[in-house]
Amino acid sequence: MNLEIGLRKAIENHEFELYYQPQIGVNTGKMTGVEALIRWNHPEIGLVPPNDFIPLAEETGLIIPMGYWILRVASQQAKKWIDQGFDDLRMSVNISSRQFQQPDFVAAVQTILSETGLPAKNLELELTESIVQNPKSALPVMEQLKAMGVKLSLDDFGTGYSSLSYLRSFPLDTLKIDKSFIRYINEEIKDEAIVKTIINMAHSLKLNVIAEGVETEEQLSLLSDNDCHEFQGYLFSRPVKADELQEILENHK
Ligand code: G
Ligand code: G
Ligand code: MN
Ligand code: NA
Repeated sequence: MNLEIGLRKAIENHEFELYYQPQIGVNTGKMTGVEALIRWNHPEIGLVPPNDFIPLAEETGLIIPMGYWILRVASQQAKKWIDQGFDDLRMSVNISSRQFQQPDFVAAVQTILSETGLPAKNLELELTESIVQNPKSALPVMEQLKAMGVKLSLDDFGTGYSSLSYLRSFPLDTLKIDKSFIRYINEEIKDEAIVKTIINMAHSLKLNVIAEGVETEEQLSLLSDNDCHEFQGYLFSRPVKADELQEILENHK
């Protein structure tokens, strides 16, 4: 079974689906946003996890059409929810570095926003440290996106190689603490120290801070003690299909 051939046809064959995972205010319990996470329903293999096909999509360049498909579908979905009255809902979309580096990236985001009617302030792009590793090229793109009103978050924070000085110069809104630090936060004193430090730094830099991979009440309570703003994880909900997220939103009004 050749995954690459399958990947080439997956968009037109409607094999991709976006799932959505809620992001919740640590102290308010309110849903602040959702992260879109792609799933591939392969006709023969079944569900293929993104870690098995995103790297291949990046190598082959298929990530470009796929990435725009993701942005468009997530934006359409967010607009629907906003029209139902969830005005402040933030839609977070993962952007691969190859997509971010496309010369027409900013223009394409602008087009998708105008075509879907999604207000720019409701869209947050999740960038990884690999994207921001090259500040000379990344900074102007980030500034153009910010000028449009789009929000930017730094994903998997702490796992990459970015210098802390980038945090000062980049126009970021949010830091996402990588789930590898959250996992043993209640057992490993070093992990707890790292998480506290990231949260404090986010506060000093006036950045929103989200902890990912929160699975237990104990983890959440430690995050609450340290004034982490938001969390995301199985404790509240796994990534779910749009109709399930719709129910969560309605029960959450
Ligand atoms: O979604 P998990 O649910 O298994 O995702 C695994 C990895 O795949 C994560 O690193 C995540 O950032 C990445 N990923 C998931 N969905 C998307 C997407 O829509 N676009 C990109 N570029 N990466 C994604
Ligand atoms: O984009 P990013 O690399 O942050 O992708 C988030 C990944 O984390 C996705 O694979 C998503 O399915 C996964 N995830 C979300 N919540 C949890 C959780 O509570 N525990 C674990 N182990 N993984 C989670
Ligand atoms: Mn992410
Ligand atoms: Na992450």
